[in-house]
Parts: sequence; structure tokens; C-alpha cells
Amino acid sequence: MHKILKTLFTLILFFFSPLVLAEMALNMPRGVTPISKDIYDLHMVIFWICVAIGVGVFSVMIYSLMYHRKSKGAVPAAFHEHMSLEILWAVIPFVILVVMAIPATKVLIDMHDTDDAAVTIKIVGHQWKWEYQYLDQGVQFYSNLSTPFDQIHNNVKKDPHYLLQVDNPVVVPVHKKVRFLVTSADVVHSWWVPELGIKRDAIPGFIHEAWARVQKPGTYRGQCAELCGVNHGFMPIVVQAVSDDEFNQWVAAQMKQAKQAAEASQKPLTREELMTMGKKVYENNCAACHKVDGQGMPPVFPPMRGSSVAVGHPVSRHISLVLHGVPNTAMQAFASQLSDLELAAVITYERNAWGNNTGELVQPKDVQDLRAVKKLTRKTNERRNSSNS
Ligand code: HEC
Ligand SMILES: [Cu+2]
Repeated sequence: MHKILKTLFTLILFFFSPLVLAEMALNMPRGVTPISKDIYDLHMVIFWICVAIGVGVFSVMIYSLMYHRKSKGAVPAAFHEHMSLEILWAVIPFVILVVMAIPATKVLIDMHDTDDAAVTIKIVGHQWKWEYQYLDQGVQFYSNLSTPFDQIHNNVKKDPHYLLQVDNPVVVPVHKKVRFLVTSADVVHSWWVPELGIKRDAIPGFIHEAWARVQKPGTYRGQCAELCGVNHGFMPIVVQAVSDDEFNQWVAAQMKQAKQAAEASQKPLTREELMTMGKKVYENNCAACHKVDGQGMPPVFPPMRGSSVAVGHPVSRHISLVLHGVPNTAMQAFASQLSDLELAAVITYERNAWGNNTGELVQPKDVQDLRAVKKLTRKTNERRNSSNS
């Protein structure tokens, strides 16, 4: 008996020592938005109600087992059907449920109140990256995992934010109501940032709303929370909450960058420039499926090394395939995801890396010309359709 008590005592000490609690993070975070705090408080209230019920029920049960057992000569009650007892044990849980439902409903209603937002960001899930569109500011970009493949393959030490890093984080202003419109371009994803108290399913054809008013500047990380294919674990979310001024500066910088990229597309680049940029674009956008070494994952994801498209002719076939994708496969259209410059770089890279020594360069102008071709045919189709009707 002594030994059991001692073990029990040690266990209790272990679980309630601040050190262990700090390390374990069993509970959900309090977060940095009013909603995340409301959710946390609601969770704690309901948790303690459950604890109280548990303690009450088990105390009575254990007491009865110990002191009214048969060996002590207890005789079971023999009554059948007891109206007032039955009403009592129906009413008590009912009252408890209603008491819990009132604050829960309040928080739910608050979560869905997206009125009067200062900034609206449309979030689109893709296999396997997130796209962000700032509807009022006109800023748009893709956010790709930026953890180096060397860390994923255990060749180098892993970063503390391993698999929770991206090239372009979502930037939001603090103390402002930010509305999120969540949807998907392919399969079901889920945009989940625990510290903002948001987890919204991204479903193609539907828009789900959420909002956050971040109260503390900082970096908040999350992940896709809906199994969405082989690289589901490789599409993290990074939210950066900054002051109003910093937010405006960031928006201005984004616009400037877009303009510069458009200008850079006008002039031809050297092989080195294209290859350096192409490698980066490839690793962020293509390597998830075609692999860093260009080997792909056959039979679904074809290798780029020696691919009849990547070394074959005409080169325009390669460009068109990357621009417009292959319908009904995971090979998506990159026309709206990458600039002419990035596309030229990545296609040049594919044609010259891993022993694909075609020696051919693709310039932004070549990509631009093929984009135009597609636009033209779409216009022609529209005209044809409208004349039919
Ligand atoms: C989500 C997975 C995925 C990503 C990311 C991806 N691809 Fe693909 N890619 C595919 C699949 C699947 C195919 C095969 C399509 C088919 O069935 O014809 C393909 C085919 C190709 C082909 C034709 C290969 C051949 O021999 O038929 C090229 C070229 C290509 N991709 C280039 C790229 C480039 C460049 C990128 C990045 C900008 C990229 N892909 C990103 C999945 C992907
Ligand atoms: Cu996903």
C-alpha cells in the first residue's frame, strides 16, 4: 500500500510540476486574437464542468462500491420505475447542456461576424501551396514551403521551424480586423493557424469566411489540416503580424517588385542568370513532384531528366505544357502562378540541369508570346460562342 501511494504521489508531482507542464503543451494555445482567447476560455470552462461531473459521479460510484458491497451485507434496492428520479436525471444533464450551449453559441456567432473588415485576404489552397490575394490592395502571391530539401533528407541539421517555413509569408496589420475568404483550386485543404484561432476548410467551389484581429506583432505558424495528397505535410502557413506602417510599406514593396519583374521580362538574360533563378523556382514549385534531382516519382510524376518534353522539340511544347498544365492531372497550369521571367528560368533550368544538356535558353519573351497565343484562342472561342447564341 505504501509503495502504491508513493508512486501515485510521484506521478502527481510529475504531472503538476511547472517544468513538465511548460514542456508538454497538452492544452491548446491561448492565441493572440479575441476569438482565440474566447475559444480557449470556453474550452477551459467546459473542461472544468466535465472535471466536476467526473469527480462527482466517480466519487459516488467508488464510495458505493467500497461501502455498500455484497460482502458487507448490502442488499440492493428492489424498486422499479421511479418517476421523480427519472425526471431528475433527465433534467440535470439537460440543464448542464443548456448552460454550456449559451457561451458556446455566443463565441460561434462572434466567429462568423466578418463585417467591417479593414483588410480582406482571399486564400486559395493548391496542391501543395497556399495562394494569397489581397482584394483591396491588389497584391497576389504564392507561399511555398522553403525548408531546404537537404533538411528533409536528413543530410543537414533541421531548423527549429522545420517544415513550418515559407518563401512568402502572409502579412497582416495588428489591431485591425482582417477577413479571410478561404477556398481551394483542387482538392479539400484546411487553413489552420492555432494562435489565430482559425481552422477553415478550403473547399473547391465554396468560400468559407473567418476573421482575426491580431493583438500582438509576431510570426504565427500553421499547417494544412486536411489530408490533401502526398505533400500534405509540406504546405505550411506563416502569418506575420506587423504595425500599420510596416504593412503599408510591405504593400508598396510588393507592388514595386511586381513592376520590376514585369520590366525585367522585357530584356534577355544570360545563361547563368536563368539557371540560378531557375533552380530556385524549380525547387520551390516543381521539386515536390518532379524531385530535386529531376527523377520524379514514376509512374505518376514523370522524371524531368531525359523527359521527351524537357529535352525534345519544339521548345514551345515544353513552354506550353508548363504554362497551361495537363488537364486532369496534378500537373497544374503555372501561367497565373509564375511570371514570364520565372517560367523562362525554370524551363531553361529543366532543359539544362541533370544532364539535360540541350544548351538551349528560353527567354521571358518566348513565354510571353505563348501566353498571348492561348489568350487569342480563348477570345476566338468566346466570339464563336457568342455568335452561336
Ligand atoms: C503537383 C505535382 C506537380 C508539380 C508541382 C509540377 N508538376 Fe509537372 N507534372 C506533374 C504530372 C503528374 C505530370 C504528368 C502529366 C501527364 O500525365 O501527362 C507532369 C508533367 C510535366 C512535364 C512533362 C513531362 C513529360 O515527359 O511528359 C513537364 C515538362 C513538367 N511537368 C514541368 C513542370 C514544371 C516546370 C513544374 C514547376 C514549375 C512542374 N512540372 C510542377 C506533376 C507536377
Ligand atoms: Cu492541403
